[in-house]
Amino acid sequence: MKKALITGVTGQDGAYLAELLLDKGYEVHGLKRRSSLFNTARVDHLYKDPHESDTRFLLHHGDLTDTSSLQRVIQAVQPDEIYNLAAQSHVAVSFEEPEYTANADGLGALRILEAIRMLGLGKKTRYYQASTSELFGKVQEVPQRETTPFYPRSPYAVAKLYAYWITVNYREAYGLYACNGILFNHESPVRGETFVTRKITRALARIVLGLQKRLYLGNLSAARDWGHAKDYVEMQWLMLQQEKPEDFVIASGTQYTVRAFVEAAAAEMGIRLRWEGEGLGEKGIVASLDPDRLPKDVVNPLTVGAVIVTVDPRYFRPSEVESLLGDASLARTKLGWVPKISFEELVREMARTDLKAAQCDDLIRRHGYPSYNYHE
Ligand code: NDP
Ligand code: GDR
Repeated sequence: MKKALITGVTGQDGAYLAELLLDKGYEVHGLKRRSSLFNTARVDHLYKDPHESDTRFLLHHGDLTDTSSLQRVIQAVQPDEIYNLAAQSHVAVSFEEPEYTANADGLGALRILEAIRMLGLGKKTRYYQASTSELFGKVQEVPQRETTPFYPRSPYAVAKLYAYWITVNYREAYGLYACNGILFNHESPVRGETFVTRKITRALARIVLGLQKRLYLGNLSAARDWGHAKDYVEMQWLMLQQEKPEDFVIASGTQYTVRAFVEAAAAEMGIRLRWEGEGLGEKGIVASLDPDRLPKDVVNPLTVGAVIVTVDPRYFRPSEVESLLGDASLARTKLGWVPKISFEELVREMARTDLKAAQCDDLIRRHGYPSYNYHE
């Protein structure tokens, strides 16, 4: 039985990848960090109490900033494959915590590669590095492919640039099977709530149900190449199954603006939008609801003509990545990889899941339980 170690197993990709590898018969070990609240919601469905049954899914405490914990876990597990997905992955937050981001996202990769080497696992353990389209940053070529020059635009991207090159260097210097997946944005219903797509679907669902009044966004013109996380983790696995390690761009090859994402998600929820301006100083975005498109049990308190989306400069970034569009031809030809889930299907799945979650919150509220609060 093959053993895999996933860092960042409690994140969006970690959860989808753990599910995929368990389906393929792997024993899956996940690194999770200590937190004062439960942080395993995305993988709880995979967890079995080891007291009650045999399990192929095991979690270990560790942190990318703590060398000894990484060495301990890697030595104990002796994995065939390591997927380094853990990161402070929020670009905007990286401007506020640049040093921590460099430590976790940049040096974290080095710590794992060094552990593989020092523990004598160089011939056994294959390494996947979660690289990113943010490396292209200020775009030098459209679409972006493996040979497009990098120009990172945030502390996050600069840290990931180090991780990218140290992965290449350990491959060349020590002959490790180590490779980079340069992944463009990928989303899902379990995407973190502060990334723009999930922020939009969650907020619009709550607005439809009257749980929230307005959605505040930053740069509506930013354009991204959005895919579904479920498709992209399959690629992460495929990259470690080749004869030789190689770096690949993974993208859908389609591009939409943030504003287009708002429109698509709104349409999915039966909201008609009328845009009243562009960018800063705009009046806002006025919405009305199409009653025929709403689920039957939704009681909609939204007033026709209410402003529901506003641009708030606090969400602008000190230096922005305006436009990304990937060319995944190499992955298509060499690995036979093609994404199966379209942009429309992605938006539909996210919108429907968040609408269900909002309906659940609404039901609780209507029965007199506003929220559970220790201080009440
Ligand atoms: P998430 O933010 O959803 O997950 C990140 C994971 O890393 C979480 O499990 C988090 O733990 C963990 N983590 C954060 N800091 C540390 C640390 N210091 N030590 C150990 N674990 C840590 O990210 P995604 O799943 O979306 O992305 C996975 C990887 O792919 C990341 O490296 C990201 O930068 C990269 N990437 C993502 C893309 C995307 O569009 N999703 C595109 C390209 C690259 P906790 O749950 O406790 O917060
Ligand atoms: P990104 O994703 O920075 O591309 O990084 P995010 O969803 O945060 O932003 C995408 C674009 O939307 C604009 N934007 C907003 N973003 C957020 N988060 N919140 C807002 O209110 C908002 N309004 C507009 C942003 O300015 C940006 O242009 C993601 C992460 O998953 C990284 O870890 C990963 O490496 C890259 O994708 C590829």
